[in-house]
Amino acid sequence: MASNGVYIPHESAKGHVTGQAHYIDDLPRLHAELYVGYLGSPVAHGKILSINLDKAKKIPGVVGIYTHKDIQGENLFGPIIKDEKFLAYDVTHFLSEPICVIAGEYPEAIEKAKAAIELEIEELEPILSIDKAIEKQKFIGKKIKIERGDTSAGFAASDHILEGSFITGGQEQFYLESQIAFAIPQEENDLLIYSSTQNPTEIQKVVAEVLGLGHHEVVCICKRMGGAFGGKETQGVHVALMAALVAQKTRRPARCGYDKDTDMKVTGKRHPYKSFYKMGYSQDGEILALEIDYYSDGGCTADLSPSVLSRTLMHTDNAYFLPNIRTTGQICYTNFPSNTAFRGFGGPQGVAAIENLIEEIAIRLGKDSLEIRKKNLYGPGRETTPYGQIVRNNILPNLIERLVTESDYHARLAEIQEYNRSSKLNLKGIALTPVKFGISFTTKFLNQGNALVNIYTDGTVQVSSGGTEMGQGLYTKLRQIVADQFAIPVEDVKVMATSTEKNNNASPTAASAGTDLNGNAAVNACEKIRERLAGFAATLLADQAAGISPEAAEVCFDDAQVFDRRLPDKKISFKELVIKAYKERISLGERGFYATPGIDFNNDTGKGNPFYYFTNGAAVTEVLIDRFTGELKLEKIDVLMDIGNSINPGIDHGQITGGVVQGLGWATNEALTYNEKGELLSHSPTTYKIPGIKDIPLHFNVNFFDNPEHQINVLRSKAVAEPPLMLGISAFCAVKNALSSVLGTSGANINLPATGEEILMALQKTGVAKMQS
Ligand code: MTE
Ligand code: QUE
Ligand code: MOS
Repeated sequence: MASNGVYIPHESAKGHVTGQAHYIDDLPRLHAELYVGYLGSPVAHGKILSINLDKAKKIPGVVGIYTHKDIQGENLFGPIIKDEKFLAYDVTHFLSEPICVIAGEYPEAIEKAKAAIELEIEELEPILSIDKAIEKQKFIGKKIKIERGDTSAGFAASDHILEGSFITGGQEQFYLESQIAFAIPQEENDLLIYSSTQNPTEIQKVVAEVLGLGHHEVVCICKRMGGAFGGKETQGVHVALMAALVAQKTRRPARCGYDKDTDMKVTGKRHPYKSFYKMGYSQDGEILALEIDYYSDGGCTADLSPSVLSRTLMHTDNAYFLPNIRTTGQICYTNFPSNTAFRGFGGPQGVAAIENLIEEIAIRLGKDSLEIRKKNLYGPGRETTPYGQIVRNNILPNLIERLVTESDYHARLAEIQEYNRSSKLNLKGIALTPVKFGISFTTKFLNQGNALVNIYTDGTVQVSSGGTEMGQGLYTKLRQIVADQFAIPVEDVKVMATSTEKNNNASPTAASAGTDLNGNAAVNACEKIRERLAGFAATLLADQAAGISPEAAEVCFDDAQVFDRRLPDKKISFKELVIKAYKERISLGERGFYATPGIDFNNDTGKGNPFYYFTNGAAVTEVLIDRFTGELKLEKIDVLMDIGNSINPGIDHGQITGGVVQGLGWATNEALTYNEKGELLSHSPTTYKIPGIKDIPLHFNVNFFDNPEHQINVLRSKAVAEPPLMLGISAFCAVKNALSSVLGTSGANINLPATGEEILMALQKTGVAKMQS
């Protein structure tokens, strides 16, 4: 029986719950292993005048203190633009930016050394907001643009014009395992690095280049991460560099990891955005022209900000045909840690911008926002995106209809309107929002993957790929895919730790494309082995007496057995075939490769076909608001997703639920607070609230939408990971819907997240909720 399409547990489920699954901090301490810490900038922006290490170096237990002068390679890196220094030496750009790396025999020695280092620094005026960066015109990279049609003509044809600004907040990835790396010196100059990273190749490359080594002298291994959510696409490098520098200097093993509070303070998050919009729409709610200028808070270096921003522009259309549109994007330089990838990768900011505006149209026209959404959807004769890609297999209109019916949307909307007319204490709101998320890296060269498949003489199989496991289930899906290629049980297949030694030049496991790229590469490897085995089986199974010759064999792998369709009774077990093939000196290993076909995008023109396909879905969320405190409660959520043919419905159900909950947190609850020095105040679970079990409604339905027309990709599956996050925006829209019932046409203009505070401030305008004075 095939194992794909079946609800089998995550390959590490037992290890996760029993504690037997290994994470980097679980690796036993090695002989002579060192602790690693660092001294960071005491100010968000400063000029280093002098550093004196003399006293600190004399502290017992301090093995070494290293500055930029000790770096043998180039003190500069960055995934897109090389603008990030490993160790600061002239100017510091964020609070806690590393200046000195400290190696100690025990942690206390590091703490003492930090206090004893004499650092003279002149404080410079920091930029701590998007507004300030715009005022000072401090940007990273060029302004980007995607446009189509004629917005002036669109505005002229519109019955209504709406102008304003909209803010979406940042978000902490909140993985459970903080950034960590363990560097172990090998022979000669070689280094082995265990890293909690979505991107072992990037760790290998950056460590090699900064330490002055060849890429071939560094191996990076990642067995699994305790969560990543985009936060470990590029930002695993800092701890890896610190551990590697110490290992290089001392030739002793060195481990470097952050505690939770430090991790939250010093690593990048989802980009906060401020956008300025002008929209023209008709009396019946059709958007005729839209201009949006986005400003993202990039933090102090580029990191992945250019790719994040371009994904925002490409998702401003979301599910809607916008005939006349001009979007621009600019990355603001600020004195915060560089912001980075977070599930959705700029998509949520674009989708929130348009969904907020759709809700505004509905409020202003006194209509149901679902009607406005349906009026603007992609459809026949309106299927080209602003960047020129045609939306094929457009199932959203049908998917939305099914969700409307199954969630009983119309009846609930009527009930809610009635409730709001009579309730003095609470308000209710409801919204259905869709998502259409483009699958593929918008950077073409990243859309490739390779995998290694080895069969052993007992018929068991090991598979490795460049893809990493962060809890999302990639290893489980690879196991199912490979097991089915040979028609053997999943127990006979193991997915091995990701290592740059086995799989070179891998892309980050990101953009939801982990299974697409690595699963297809694994299939490619298996196909090559199967072809050899089938040829060999044909000769084994041939029966000259019965007139069955090997030439026209139809060899079949089924139920752990192999046979020729012409002689269905003569079967050989897969295990038997493998050992026989080995003895005949037939290779039982193979490397597979995959490159996504048919995609291309021109960053200069803003046109092309960046995506292989789209993953679609929609959610209906109902909220309850306390009119006097602004407190928000999520009442009901119904989710419907098209993820093609699910390889593992259990895992995909978990991905959808988790993605939606993460989106709900971003849209309604998670707020980052800083002081005037640029210090993060919400740096622990007590001050930064991600959704907890009690915040999730009991009524939380997740269903899959059948899409038999989706015939491409591995096992006709679709990427699942990021798209559901954007469905959390339905809660934000539901809040606006609730507020509009008491605030009239212009009062529900809140920013995201719709925290209790944001809601209360809006309600205060009604005079119903007033601060006690
Ligand atoms: N699921 C879990 N449990 N942990 C994670 O860190 N990261 C998300 C998503 N789901 C994440 C997760 C992000 S940001 C991405 S891009 C994808 O998983 C990456 O994996 P995939 O491409 O194999 O789906
Ligand atoms: C979506 C993504 C990523 C992306 C583009 C997307 C992503 C990522 C990069 C990227 C781009 C250029 C580089 C690089 C990475 O682009 O995760 O190393 O040089 O890392 O549309 O998720
Ligand atoms: Mo996910 S943000 O593409 O790592």
